[in-house]
Amino acid sequence: MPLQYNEFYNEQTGLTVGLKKKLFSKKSEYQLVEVFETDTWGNLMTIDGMVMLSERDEFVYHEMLSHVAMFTHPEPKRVLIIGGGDGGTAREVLKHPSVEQVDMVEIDETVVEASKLHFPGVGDFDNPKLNVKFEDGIEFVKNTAASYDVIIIDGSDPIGPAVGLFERDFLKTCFDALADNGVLTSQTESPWVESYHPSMKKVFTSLGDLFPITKMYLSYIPLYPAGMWSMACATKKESPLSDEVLKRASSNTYLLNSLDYYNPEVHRGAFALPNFVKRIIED
Ligand code: SPD
Repeated sequence: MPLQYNEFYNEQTGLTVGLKKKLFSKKSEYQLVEVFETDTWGNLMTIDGMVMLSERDEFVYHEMLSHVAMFTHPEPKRVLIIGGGDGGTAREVLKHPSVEQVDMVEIDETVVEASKLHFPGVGDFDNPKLNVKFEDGIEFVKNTAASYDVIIIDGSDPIGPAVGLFERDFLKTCFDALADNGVLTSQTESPWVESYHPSMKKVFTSLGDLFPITKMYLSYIPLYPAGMWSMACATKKESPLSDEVLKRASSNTYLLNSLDYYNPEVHRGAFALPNFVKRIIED
């Protein structure tokens, strides 16, 4: 019998990945964090049996969650990442020369431990601009006096410790912690998985009430349920689709050449939504 990882997102339907061996397994105070060596995708991290990242496709998620926000803001200096313990989002944010400080608030130190051990290409943990805090991101944002240019919510699925990241109260505290022209992005699950629709709807309704501009965008991540993944971009001032933003997204060729998924055309096209996706978040 071959060794396999299965993530079922509807009864017997799901994702299968061939495994070579288990590299890491730790039940933390919050969740079960595991890392496997796969036959196709490099190392794979799961939390409570759900894929978080693989070495081979993580660039899609991390580039799209980061650069859409980072190019939408005119000059992001202070960035807050909620979750993101594998370090991939921070790695992308830190590619922007305007960045002075990145606070990454991860509830579970085990995620960072597993990433440092088994995903050496993902985290940029020694970067002096990166400030890692092990605490509850929801409490952190509620109590912070800081004002951020960009907040990126890189949490897990809305099950377990990440449930609160999809709630209006938390999103309101994020709004309050953003500067006047602040930008927020968040991962918002797969449009193909119906059990996630209520959480998606809740996030987009809340952001739509709080921010002048809120849009959904999509990217394609093979190891996430059904491959199509949604993200939210909410801004206090500038639309992520303004001419200024798209010009800015084209301006740093050095940065763009280091990326494998994001480019200005992908930025613009990612906001084009199929009708069935629009309906999930429409009133
Ligand atoms: N089911 C996949 C949900 C992914 C959420 N975050 C992944 C963390 C990668 N930094």
